[in-house]
Amino acid sequence: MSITKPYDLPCIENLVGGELLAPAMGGYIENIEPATGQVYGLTPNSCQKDLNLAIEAAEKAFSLWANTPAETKAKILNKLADLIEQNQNELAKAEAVDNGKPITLAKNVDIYRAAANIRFFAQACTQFSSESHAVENTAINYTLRQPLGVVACISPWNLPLYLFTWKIAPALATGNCVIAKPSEVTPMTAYLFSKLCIEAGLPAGVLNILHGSGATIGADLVKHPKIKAISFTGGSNTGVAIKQATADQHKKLSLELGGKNPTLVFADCDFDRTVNEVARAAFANQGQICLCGSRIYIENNIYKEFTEALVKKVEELVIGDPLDETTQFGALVSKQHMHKVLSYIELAKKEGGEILTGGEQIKLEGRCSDGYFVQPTIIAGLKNNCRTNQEEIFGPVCTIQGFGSDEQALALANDSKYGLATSIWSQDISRCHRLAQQIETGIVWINCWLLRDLRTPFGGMKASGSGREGGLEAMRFFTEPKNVCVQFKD
Ligand code: TXE
Repeated sequence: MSITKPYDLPCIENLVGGELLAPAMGGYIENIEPATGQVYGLTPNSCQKDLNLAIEAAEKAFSLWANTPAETKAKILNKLADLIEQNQNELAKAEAVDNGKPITLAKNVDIYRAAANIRFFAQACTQFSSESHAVENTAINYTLRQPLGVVACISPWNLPLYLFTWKIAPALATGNCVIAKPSEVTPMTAYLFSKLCIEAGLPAGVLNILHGSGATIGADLVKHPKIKAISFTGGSNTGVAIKQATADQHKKLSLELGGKNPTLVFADCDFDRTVNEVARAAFANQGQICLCGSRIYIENNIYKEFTEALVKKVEELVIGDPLDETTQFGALVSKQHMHKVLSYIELAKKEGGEILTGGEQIKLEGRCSDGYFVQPTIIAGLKNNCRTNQEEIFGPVCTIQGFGSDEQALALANDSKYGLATSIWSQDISRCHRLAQQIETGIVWINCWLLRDLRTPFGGMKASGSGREGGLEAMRFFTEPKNVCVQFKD
């Protein structure tokens, strides 16, 4: 719901044409701290007028930026990464307040990786090259890879600055100008980032950041005829809506959508390490990472022992105020999301699930007494085809099931409309490689989870999306390949 600025709260601003601006029509959305449930600021609810100004600024800047030497682009992007690092404490605190995630996670993962994304693509733009194909004694083809023009980057609330920069950095490194829209649920670090872009000397109009709701400015942005490509991370339904809204416009689309990721635990795994990592994979960021392993399959002969150890590990998680450095498990991102997660726990019970640990909302004392906290929850006794096991919950809820053979484990893992990531835990490396070939997900981790190398293709199959981000995949997505064929003179 859009409101006009009614009372004195700090206001976030858009970045348009190198300036921080209030929204043209004065509409705002309340920004809520999930750990306290309190409104602590206002976010612009941008409109078509803001979009037109941003598009105009981006188009004006395009020729200059596209023709800026790679070394100069890299220098500006590296300066931006330096500034993120210099301001890491302020950024981490802002992320923890805005999102509800533990501040140590925000610092060591979100903010650290935001700087790493920018630095990686700063280097990539000086290393990027294109193909050439020679036809013996006859001709040579060479492929130009040219920037697309003005592109859109739309990001979600779960890893706010991390995923925002993951898209913006390759778009800028390849010479495009960008209109970026962070999630309206977690806009704060994108706003602080706007200020750092100005300080880093990014030319006016090269990056424009518009805040506001998905249904209004998000929908207008993707449909705008000047937008040549859209890089989106968010819900699968939104991905479908974007595909449908742009079907007749021939835009390039990169869609990173939901997941319902399997974790396969074999009897020969490194037991203690696997317990720790499987717990982390299920509950990091309160289970709000598209890569979280929420369907855990355990080989029958260690099922009991592993389950007991996993429950014990999860019950040891320190739940508390995200701003406390000792907190390991914070608040869910919003009241609405908390109710969605709680409704899935109720559904799991109706479907015959047994709650092994968790299952309830948590009421903390003091500052966080009205926050959106839910216990990390493990559920057993459900069939694979029930809704709890098939639908993305995107919260601190995982299910466990047993399996008797590699074939059964594989069948259970692949029995999902999603196909983002799998983790396999076994010391039989032949089995791991064999399963990795047969599993229908875009990412497979063997004896690890969320071990990232920014050069690798990142993305999913089936309802988890289309296209890949990361390394060369992203550099190619944000460029148009044009083949030039030259025939030799006889
Ligand atoms: O995502 P949305 P939400 C999943 C998760 C979660 C569900 C909904 O299951 O419960 O999605 O979350 C913008 N045109 N994931 O509601 O709505 C929106 O403003 C253009 C998985 O937050 O998809 C935001 O910037 N843009 C996930 C971004 O899209 C639109 C991460 C994502 O919002 C738009 C987050 C439209 N029509 C949620 N509608 C992952 N894969 O990591 C919304 N937006």
